Amino acid sequence: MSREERKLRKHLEAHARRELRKALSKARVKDWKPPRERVKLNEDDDYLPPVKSYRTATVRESVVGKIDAPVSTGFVAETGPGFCDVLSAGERVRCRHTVEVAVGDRVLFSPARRRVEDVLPRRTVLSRADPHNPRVERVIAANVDVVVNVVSLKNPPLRPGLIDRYLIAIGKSGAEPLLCVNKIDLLASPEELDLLRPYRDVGIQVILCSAATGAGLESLSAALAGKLCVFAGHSGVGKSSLLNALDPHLQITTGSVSAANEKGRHTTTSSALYKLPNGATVIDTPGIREFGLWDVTRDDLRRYYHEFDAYQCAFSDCTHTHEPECAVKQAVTSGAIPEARYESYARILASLGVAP
Ligand SMILES: Nc1nc2c(ncn2[C@@H]2O[C@H](COP(=O)(O)OP(=O)(O)O)[C@@H](O)[C@H]2O)c(=O)[nH]1
Ligand SMILES: [Mg+2]
Ligand SMILES: [Zn+2]
Repeated sequence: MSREERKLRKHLEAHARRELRKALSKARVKDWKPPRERVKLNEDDDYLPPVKSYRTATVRESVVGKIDAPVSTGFVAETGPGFCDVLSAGERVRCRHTVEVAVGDRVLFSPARRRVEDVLPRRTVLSRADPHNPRVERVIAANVDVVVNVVSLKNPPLRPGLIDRYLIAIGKSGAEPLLCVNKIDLLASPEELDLLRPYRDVGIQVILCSAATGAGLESLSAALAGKLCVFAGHSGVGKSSLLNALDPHLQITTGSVSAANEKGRHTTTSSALYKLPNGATVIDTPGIREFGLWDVTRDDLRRYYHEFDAYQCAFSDCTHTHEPECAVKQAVTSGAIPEARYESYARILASLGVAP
């Protein structure tokens, strides 16, 4: 390459870099949304806040402007298509909502209009991407302490990739993860539990149980006691059955898993909250089949794979895919990192698109 050619090439590269930087900063500005200003209330940890007149709260100006009827604070106990039930001062009020609400939300609502006006700041948020429109956030539950990912080993079979997606979403939510393995009565051999070892190894509490036989329910109950929890997971794994087993008075409708596809039908169609005798409050959610991650970037992703933390790669921003001297890939080869976890990482990374 002649000197001239080298000069021209350098010039073109610099130009391309400038253009890329410009495009990136434009994209960032376009995607950036100002944080929503929220209502500030004196937070108490009571899940059922007392009725407060809006005057006692510092309410967002724009909200006050819109509300001409008195508002109270309440707690969302159930959501379904087009409605939500708000608990306030011992009453349950069915409301419409123009803002998106989730079970566990503390809200400002107008009892007279039966309408939710605003959502109070959330302590934790478990979200996923809308299955029909991945650009839309769907909040599964708000303010929960523990997210229980209920799975079954058989009927429907265990899907480790789905567990990994849940764990990432839980990691993002700010709540504690708990892996509840139901239907252990269907287990043919203890080796089937080997698939769960990677989760124990990274310190996630794994509880084995059976809603059918009652095995493990004491441990599950102890892990939930006194907390606000959500049961989330694939359809048909037995979320509703477990709640019924923890409190036989509940009698939540459960469904049978169709033998033809083992996919599980959606028996629970709305999210609802139940108080258990041990003081736990549990949100039962409709089952899902696919779980799209919400707002997880390629850079974020490796943070949710704690088994990678112990390894130092040659590049500090190593994606553990194509880079040379990748300590994580070496650890996978040597068996120190479970292959299944690495594969799910690589699959999810690929699904998140190309790095800018
Ligand atoms: N063998 C067995 N079946 C269970 C168990 N728990 C639930 N089931 C069955 O699994 C099916 C789906 O249960 P359901 O609670 O509706 O699942 P959900 O969609 O996760 O709420 C029902 O037919 C239950 O009877 C269990 O521990 N063992
Ligand atoms: Mg159910
Ligand atoms: Zn690496």
